[in-house]
Amino acid sequence: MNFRVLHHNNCFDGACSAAVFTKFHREVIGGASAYEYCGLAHQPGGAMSQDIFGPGENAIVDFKYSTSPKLTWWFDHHESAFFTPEMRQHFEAGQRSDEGHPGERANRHFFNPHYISCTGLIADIGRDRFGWRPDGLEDLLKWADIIDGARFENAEAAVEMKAPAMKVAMVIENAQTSDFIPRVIPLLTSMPFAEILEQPFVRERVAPLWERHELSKELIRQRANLEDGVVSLEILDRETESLNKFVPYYFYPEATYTIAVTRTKTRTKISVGTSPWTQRPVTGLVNLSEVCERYGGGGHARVGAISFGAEDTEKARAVAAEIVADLREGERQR
Ligand SMILES: [Mn+2]
Repeated sequence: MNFRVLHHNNCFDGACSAAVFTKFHREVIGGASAYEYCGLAHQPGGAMSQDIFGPGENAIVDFKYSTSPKLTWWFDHHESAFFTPEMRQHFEAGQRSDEGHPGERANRHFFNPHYISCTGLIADIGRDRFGWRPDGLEDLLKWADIIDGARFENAEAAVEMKAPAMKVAMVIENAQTSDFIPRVIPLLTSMPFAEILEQPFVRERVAPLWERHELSKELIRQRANLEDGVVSLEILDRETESLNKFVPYYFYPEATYTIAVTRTKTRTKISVGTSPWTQRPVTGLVNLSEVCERYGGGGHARVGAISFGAEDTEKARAVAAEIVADLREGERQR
């Protein structure tokens, strides 16, 4: 029977997790006739449907927990792994030992939010709990941590993408057909990143994405302006799906914050972020989640966003101008 591996879709760590889990399962557990891959995307609010599971064994990697009895293996490292407190209790009950015997689920379901990447978590559990030797995966594990943890040495590494792993991540993040990532996953544990990029079905996707990246970089260069440690940037005359959040620091490495106003067909969005390379101690940084919450948005301490209707561009501009003024004022008073 096929073994289904469900992974975080369009995510480098999700694909690497599926690859490393497969290698571990094949070498240590065995018994599957073949492995099939299926990407999972975040749905607003609701829990996952039961339809995602196959008739045989199922693993979820780098994605949320499910209480379904069809789930055999689970690995995740996201703080937000549980939709509800009841789901966390279900997981914890499975971890408790049963009359002195470790529960079945305790050896199949693993959660550790201290891991930078889920790929690293799977490799460590495989080694420490099952005696597996994840040989030859050093480069894969290194890049899963760098990319999922945004631990780039500097903005050049993040923006120029000279390392082959960065271009592999780019094609995975931008894959739009469901057959592409399942073809890449088996390659991740069987050949170096540079060789993956040479595969014709991968190579043909790099050039157009690279061109788009260059155009977006140039647009940010034209629009961004730095004043008092804050880069502000507005792209409202065209639709922008996503901006590379590292590019502003590529042009302005000394900036502490970036605030961008962009729009898509369905909404106008303010994105606020802190430079990952700031030398400033955490205590000297503004909590951007709090800033965004004041205007009906949210996020984390270092990055946040506020959404408006597609027509509310003027309102978004006014709010962005207020936030920019506050952040600049704060920077001047330092
Ligand atoms: Mn991850």
